[in-house]
Amino acid sequence: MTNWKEIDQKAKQWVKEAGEIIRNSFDSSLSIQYKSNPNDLVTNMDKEIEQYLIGKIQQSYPDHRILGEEGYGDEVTSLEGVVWIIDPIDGTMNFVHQQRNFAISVGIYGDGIGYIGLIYDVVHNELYHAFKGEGAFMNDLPLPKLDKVNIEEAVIGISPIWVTENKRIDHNLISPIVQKVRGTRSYGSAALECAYVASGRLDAYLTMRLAPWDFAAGLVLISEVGGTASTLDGNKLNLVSKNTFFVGEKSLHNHLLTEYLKK
Ligand code: 2AM
Ligand code: CA
Ligand code: CA
Ligand code: CA
Repeated sequence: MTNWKEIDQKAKQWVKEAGEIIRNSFDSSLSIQYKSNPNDLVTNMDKEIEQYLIGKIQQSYPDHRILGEEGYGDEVTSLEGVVWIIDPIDGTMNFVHQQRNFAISVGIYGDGIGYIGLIYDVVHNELYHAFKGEGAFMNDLPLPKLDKVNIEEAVIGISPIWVTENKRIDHNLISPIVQKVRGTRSYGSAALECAYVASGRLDAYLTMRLAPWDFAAGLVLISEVGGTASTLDGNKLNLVSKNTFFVGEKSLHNHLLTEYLKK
């Protein structure tokens, strides 16, 4: 039988150690490369942290599979068994330009069910953590279930790009939402934006394209505080492919979906 409590303890420790490696790296110079385009960055630290975590996992749990953004894990096309879904640095552009607003994200799934979510804001030393059925926490502070929020009082995470003409969505669907809510924020780290929804710093977050490693940990957190997550058209998220992504407090999520996005 899978010992989820043991996995949880180890995962927490390894994520904190990885955070320490990142903090200690701030004085040394970064090597920055482009991936698909000049705005799509990857650094030596993204690679080093992914390799560090994978090394630890493989040593303790050789039969677990690992899906990681930088490709040092396994080719994962289904979620049988235990699968670790890892983003070593979520918010690489922020890491490079700001040395803040980035996180390590680790989601751990068993036969497709999310058991553990860890999102570590390294610079602020804030570890968001959820364990299936036991709630979500920021460091040792339990996160309360999300309270109902009206659109007029909502602060949502969204990138300005989706409110201008773009190739993924009709911006005329999005701009009425931006006009109606109390405020919008764009942090540039999907994992942190999920953690902020789980902790009530944001009421919803939506975006047009995320990979599983961006949201795998976030989903466990959101589920433990009673929030809702789906694609932008209200369907179930797929954890082995790219998705549109929409997460929020339950009633706000439902309101935005029925009154704005599915019109
Ligand atoms: P990253 O920093 O790990 O690449 C930025 O708005 C958010 O989108 C970050 O979470 C970023 O993750 C993610 N992101 C950047 N490029 C992406 C892509 N091509 N596909 C999916 N997510 C991406
Ligand atoms: Ca990336
Ligand atoms: Ca990411
Ligand atoms: Ca990343």
